[in-house]
Amino acid sequence: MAVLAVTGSQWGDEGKGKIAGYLAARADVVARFGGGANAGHTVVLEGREFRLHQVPSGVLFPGCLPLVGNGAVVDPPRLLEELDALRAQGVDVDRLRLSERAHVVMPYHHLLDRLEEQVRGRASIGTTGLGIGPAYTDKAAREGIRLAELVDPDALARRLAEVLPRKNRLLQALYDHEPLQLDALVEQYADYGRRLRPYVGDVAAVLRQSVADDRRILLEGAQGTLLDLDFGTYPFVTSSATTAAGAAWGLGIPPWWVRGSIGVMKAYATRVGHGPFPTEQPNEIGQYLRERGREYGTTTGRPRRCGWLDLVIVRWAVEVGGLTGLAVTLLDVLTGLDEVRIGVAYRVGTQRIERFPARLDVLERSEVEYETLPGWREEVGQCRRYEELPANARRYLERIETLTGVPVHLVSVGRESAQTVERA
Ligand code: 2SA
Ligand code: MG
Repeated sequence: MAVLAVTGSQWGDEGKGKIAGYLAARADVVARFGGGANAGHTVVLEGREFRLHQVPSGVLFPGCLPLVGNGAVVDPPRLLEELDALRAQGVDVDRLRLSERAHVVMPYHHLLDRLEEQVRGRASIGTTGLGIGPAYTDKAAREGIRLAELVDPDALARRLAEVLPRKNRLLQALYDHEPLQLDALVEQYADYGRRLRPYVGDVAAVLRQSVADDRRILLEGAQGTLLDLDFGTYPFVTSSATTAAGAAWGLGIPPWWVRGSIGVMKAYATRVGHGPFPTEQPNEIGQYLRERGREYGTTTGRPRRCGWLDLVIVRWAVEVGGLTGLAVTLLDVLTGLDEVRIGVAYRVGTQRIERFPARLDVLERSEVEYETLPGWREEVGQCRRYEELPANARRYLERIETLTGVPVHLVSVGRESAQTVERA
């Protein structure tokens, strides 16, 4: 494995938790490099379900070191709650290490995110409302607070005294919102800082040492390529870099240490939040996928928009993310359909588009060119070897390989970690 990234190839919710959890069982280190409480990763181990947001899936395996890098944003009260919930499930969380350079999501980030979404109305992004965008905005604007400051009450008080008056002016001027009180905020966050202090350290140094010691390292991505700040369906994206490139940046390791990237993709497509979705099926097909696939957000419970597999976007993820292998998830959800369709290209007028366009209006005007394949009726949840899958399901997977040029290494046939088909 050496250093391997697991990244999303669509609009998030591809089952990265399932795949990262499966691979984490044989990793020494699992590191998160971007996003924060907006992520929702579910791992099911022997019937026990673990819902992770900010904590890497490696925490579930005692021999594995879970790390959160500088590229992530940390929401202290939500993280403390997540740690409590994991402890209550019997998970030892003490090994967790958080980068001192990771930025902190503050209450004014939550407020600004929600107020801005309200003001935008129909033109809103459909964010998770967890302050992710405003936290990354502050990082780039050099107005952020980092964990290194959170854990030092004096530094936190100094920094908040500089930053909060500006945030309060913004809240008042743009949204007519009452100011937040400095003293109360300092006190509350200094307390979170005290509780998080044991976990905070130089994560990049730990990771570099792990590489020097020849440890097996998994880089656990969040969200997906189409939600990437640069390569996604901008502006309907999240505010971090979601590909393997983001892993190097968000962890403080050279990019050439990353040996490959497994792109996790659903056997169909979903999206939460607003923005174009060419293969969306707002009909009984979409309904079938939503119910069979339990397509509701793990963080917010929002129903996800569902549609046919779009290989234009997966090919895009292959190109910009340098994917070396694919993990196809939720194959079991497609069981029972007479035929299955794959979007292979877009058409605008007489023009055929094979590469994902930068302009959203082009995407919105696109008609999808589909390939139709025969479906299968057999349940696949018990399959463990590739040959056990129905012939038409294999045909579907092999078509994905041909059209993307990337081998399918793993196939997920159910929620349970063991429900995974590994190809040699
Ligand atoms: P944000 O909150 O600023 O990151 O939102 C910006 C866009 O990114 C999308 N986004 C997501 N899409 C799918 N899944 C996500 N994580 C949770 C999950 C979401 C949930 O795993 O289920 O529970 O609803 C996630 N996080 C961000 C978001 O929809 C916006 O389009
Ligand atoms: Mg998710």
